[in-house]
Amino acid sequence: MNKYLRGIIGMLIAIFTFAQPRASFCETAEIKIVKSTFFPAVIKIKKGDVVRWTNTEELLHAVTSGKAPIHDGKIKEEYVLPRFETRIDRAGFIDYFCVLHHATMRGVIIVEDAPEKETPAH
Ligand SMILES: [Cu+2]
Repeated sequence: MNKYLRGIIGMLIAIFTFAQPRASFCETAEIKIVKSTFFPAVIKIKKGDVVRWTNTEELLHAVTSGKAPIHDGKIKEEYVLPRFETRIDRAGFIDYFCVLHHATMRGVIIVEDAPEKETPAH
């Protein structure tokens, strides 16, 4: 009986472990700030994914969207202390930059439309 129960529990654990990646609703794209540079500077994600910036240095950085130094409001200004993450719910290109070092710290997020959404025929 005990052996039987353990078998079932083992199977359930296996199912949950296996099902986990499929169950995840969105993915998280990682951008690291290393030597005052976004790495990778250009990322491609899908609509609904989360983008997470991680600051690996002691210098303060703040992320916002737009063509530096002009904000466009797609991503509101946030300090990366030491992380900042946000869900991207619009397809297209999002330029972003560090508010404090906008002359040099810039990146681009390419957001593809979600696959479950049918694109109309042209
Ligand atoms: Cu910065």
